[in-house]
Amino acid sequence: MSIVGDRGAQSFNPNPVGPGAALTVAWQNADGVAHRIVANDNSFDTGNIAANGTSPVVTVPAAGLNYHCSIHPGMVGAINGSSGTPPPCSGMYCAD
Ligand SMILES: [Cu+2]
Repeated sequence: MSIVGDRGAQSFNPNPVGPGAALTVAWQNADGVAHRIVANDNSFDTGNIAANGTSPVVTVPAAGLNYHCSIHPGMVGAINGSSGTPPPCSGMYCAD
């Protein structure tokens, strides 16, 4: 999946993904600043993804999950039809 910027749920493309089977996913950072993708249930943490970098591959269960950027909590996404509450937004990007 691509990271396209600090634009809430529009930060990620495609978003949402699924529903479907279990997936392996990596994020390619097409933005100019670092991002760090963390599952809302903390089942994975990609570590910082530098500008133009690619995350490690993570496995997403068929039941799905939600995720966010731990650097910019307003950046939220969903995979495989999971529903849930994103973490509260804090920091300079919340107005986006
Ligand atoms: Cu970010």
